[in-house]
Amino acid sequence: MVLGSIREKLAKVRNRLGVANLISKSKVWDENFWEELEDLLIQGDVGVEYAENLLKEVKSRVKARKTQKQNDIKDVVREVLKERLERIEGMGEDVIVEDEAKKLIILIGVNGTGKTTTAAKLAKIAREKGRRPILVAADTFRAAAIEQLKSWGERLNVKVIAREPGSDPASVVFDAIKSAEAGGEDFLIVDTAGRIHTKKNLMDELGKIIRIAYNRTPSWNKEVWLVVDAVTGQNGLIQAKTFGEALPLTGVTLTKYDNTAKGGILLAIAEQLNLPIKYVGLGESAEDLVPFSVDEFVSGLLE
Ligand SMILES: Nc1nc2c(ncn2[C@@H]2O[C@H](COP(=O)(O)OP(=O)(O)OP(=O)(O)O)[C@@H](O)[C@H]2O)c(=O)[nH]1
Ligand SMILES: [Mg+2]
Repeated sequence: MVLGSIREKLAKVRNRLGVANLISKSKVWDENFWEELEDLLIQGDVGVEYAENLLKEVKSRVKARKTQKQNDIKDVVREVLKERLERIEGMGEDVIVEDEAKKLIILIGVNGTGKTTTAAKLAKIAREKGRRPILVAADTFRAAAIEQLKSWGERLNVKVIAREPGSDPASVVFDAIKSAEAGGEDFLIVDTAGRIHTKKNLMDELGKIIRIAYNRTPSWNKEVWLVVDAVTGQNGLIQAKTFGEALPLTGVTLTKYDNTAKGGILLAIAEQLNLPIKYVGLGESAEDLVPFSVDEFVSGLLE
């Protein structure tokens, strides 16, 4: 995907928090202003804790620099937001690069967050970048789930490895690894069944899939990404915490960002989990997935 179109898509998330507007219409930086800013952030779903921490830092820098101009205030907010995102290891790094080791990405999350769609979108991006993807139907829970992935595979002309409904999901992953080894594919994207984070047996099943896949691919580059629906707001944060405590997550993909008027949840999740946001979903089509960029995101919030 060319950079121009990434910018265009990320432009959709601009101005969500209204921070830029508030700063532009304000002239004095008194307690009222800071309170209003905090309210905006909380309404925008960044969470109370994040809002408080962020503002504490912004206020102290504004005071130390004796900054008065609107643009200077904006710059301080930008600086602090960027620093907080950038101190998370791996944030904004391209994960689908050519001629890297073989790669395995396991997508997990609660029901309906967009795992299957994201798997398909990732396969498309991977292929455009010269990788040879396989989609792995490890959601064996429902026949419809397998069909959904197969139909994406047909549309995108990407190989899908599946077994019959009710099969052990770990064995489907095993099949896919064997198939990649034999066929030369180098980019496995594993779609798993949605599950409630509070059900221990379902979380254990994911643990098993991850363990088996990891043991079988010592030289591969491996990732476990939590797929979070941005619309679920603070509830998404609770899910993220529980998944993060139970499983070795390496990143987060935030979907349905096109459907939320808010968007601050991205900041809260990244910070709470100390995990990079890998991609952002901005629609239902195969091309509606963009790599997360700190610069684009922060500028978007403040333009
Ligand atoms: N607007 C929008 N819709 C999305 C996005 N990602 C996924 N969807 C839609 O969300 C719905 C659920 O997506 P799926 O990919 O089936 O979700 P899932 O996590 O695989 O669901 P389960 O397998 O049932 O847990 C579908 O209608 C998708 O088209 C997105 O970024 N934006
Ligand atoms: Mg699914």
